[in-house]
This record gives sequence, C-alpha cells and structure tokens, in this order.
Amino acid sequence: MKTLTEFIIEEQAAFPNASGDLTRLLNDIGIAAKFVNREINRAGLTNIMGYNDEVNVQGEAQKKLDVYANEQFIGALRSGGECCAIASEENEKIIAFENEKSQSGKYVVAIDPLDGSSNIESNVSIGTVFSVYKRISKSGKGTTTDLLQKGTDLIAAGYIIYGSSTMLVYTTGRGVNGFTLDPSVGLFIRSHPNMKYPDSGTIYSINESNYIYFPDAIQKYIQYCHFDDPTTNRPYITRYIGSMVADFHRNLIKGGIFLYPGTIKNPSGKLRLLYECNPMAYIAEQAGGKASHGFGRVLEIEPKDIHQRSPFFAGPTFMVEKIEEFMQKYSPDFGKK
Ligand code: AHM
Ligand code: MG
Repeated sequence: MKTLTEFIIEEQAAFPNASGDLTRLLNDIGIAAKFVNREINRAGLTNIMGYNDEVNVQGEAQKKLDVYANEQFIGALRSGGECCAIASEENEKIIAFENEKSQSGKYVVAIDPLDGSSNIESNVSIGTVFSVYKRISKSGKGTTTDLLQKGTDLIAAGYIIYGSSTMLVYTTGRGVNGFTLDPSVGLFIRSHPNMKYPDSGTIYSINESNYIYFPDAIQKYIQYCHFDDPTTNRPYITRYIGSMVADFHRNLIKGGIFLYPGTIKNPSGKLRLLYECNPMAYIAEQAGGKASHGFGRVLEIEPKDIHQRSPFFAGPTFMVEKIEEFMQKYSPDFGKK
C-alpha cells in the first residue's frame, strides 16, 4: 500500500537535483482536494449549494462550491510557497502572490478548481483540473507570461474526480498514477498504478445536441460511430456526462474518446486550453493515447490568453487519429482564418 505523499516523494527522489518543491506543491493540491471533497459531500446538508450572485469571466453563473474550491486551492498554494502565481477559471487575471516566500516560488499553476459545476445539484461527478509549469521570470511576482506556456513545457498535471469515490490522477511525465481517497483515514492510496488506455475502445463522448453546428467532419465522424461494422466494434457506445473529468476518466479506464469540437458558432469550442485541455492532454499522452485540436497536438498550441479555448479530442491513439483523418478530409479549413 502506498499513499499519495509517499509516492510523490519516491518519484521525485529519482531526480537527483530535485529540491522537494514540486513534491510539496503536489501535496498541497492533495490536501486542498480533501477539503473540497468534504464540502462537496455535505453540500446538500450545509446549504452551500446553489448560485452565488457573481458571474465569472466567461459570463457563467458561479456556484458557491466553485468559489469555495477556488479559495481552497489558492490558499493551499499561497501558504505552500512553491508557486508564485495562479491562473484560475474563476479569476479574470492571474493571481500573483504578494508574500515573500511565494515570490521565490519556482512554479506557476493553472487550475479549474471545480469543473462540471453545473452538475453539482444533480449529484453527478465533478472534478478539479490542474497544470504545473516552471516560471519563466527569475524572481518577484509571477507574471501572465509565466503562465502562457505550451503544454509541452508542463512539469506536472492532474485531475481530481469527486465521484462515487474520490480519486486524484496525476503525471509528472513518468506515466499516470491514480490514488483513491480512503475517507475513513483521509489518505489518498495508490489504487491505479501506471494507467494506460486499453488497446481497444468503443465509447465516444460528445454533446450531440450541437450536431447541426458541427463541421462536416464531426457530423461524418458521428455517423461513422453509428455505423454497423463488427470488424471495428461499431456501432460505438455513446456516454456523455457533461462533466469533462468524469467523461475523460471513464474513457481512460474503459477505452473511449472524449470530444469537444469547435462549432460554427464557436469555432474554438468551449474548453479552456490552459487548465482544461492541456492537463488532460498531458495525461492522455502519458497514458499511451493522444490529444488533438483536430489538426495536431493540443500540447503544441502556443497560448496567447490565459482563458483561451480550443477544440479538444482525447483518447486512445487510433480513435484520435480517426478524428484527425476526418478533419483533414472533410473540414480541412475549419477554424482556420
Ligand atoms: P465548466 O468549466 O463551466 O464546468 O464547463 C466545462 C464543462 C466540462 O466539464 C464539460 O465537458 C463541458 O463543460 C460540457 O459542456 P456542454 O454542456 O456544452 O456539453
Ligand atoms: Mg471548467
């Protein structure tokens, strides 16, 4: 049996020059996740559920739990001191820490503190998604430029799924490991070592209500999924929770592709590059799969804005390559100005 803390320490010890800062940072995220998990589990009891009066930068109504989760992760990272700045889905600008210890922190974090929050009141799984980068600036307050790094520069990424059990799944580029929270002792225990996509996959997860707005390639891909062809295990199975972490996690375990394409109305789709697409893309690749924006690797997108969006397709390699093949064949100019 191995706890998250033990595993992180062991993993980092393999790096001869490791200072222990990343270990502490990941540990801080794990601790904040336990507080968020506690609040989610008693949300109905403590009347914390429901809408806050505020609206976040994307113009969406914020829920109280979003605010709570945001505060927990920011607080944990601020007091930890290893991180100098954060980009959060809930804040328009980056949060650059003022305290001296944090200003000497080597890392920056991009985070979606509570993804899928529209599902809270129906008791559907929700999640947290995070990315860790080394800062670019040398010292002082972290800057927006520190956060505008490509996914290929990621140092670590992970997600927490608050589901029928709570799990933390993360990678530092040495494979993907999953830890399940044992609520009786408050410890994340390694339950899913070296997670990999299965060789086969028969699930596709997409919000099909956008069908008429999808580019030709995606419409044709959906028809391809519906088609009867036993040699390729089709028709595929539709599963869509509407909570990316939960949809992605199920597909990682069972074998399936998660799709959030661009539409005619929103060519860049809905999901945010820095704290939704990139961390999941890093995990998908580390789990032996692929993550694409339709025409190439998500991790290679050069970010220009901390809240920018990207089409997102992640899953087993053969499934993502099929999407790229369809995009190239049927919608080669989609989303390109
Ligand atoms: P959120 O960050 O506001 O919760 O939005 C992101 C969520 C993802 O979890 C999910 O994949 C997607 O939105 C669902 O969107 P849609 O309702 O358009 O299918
Ligand atoms: Mg989100």
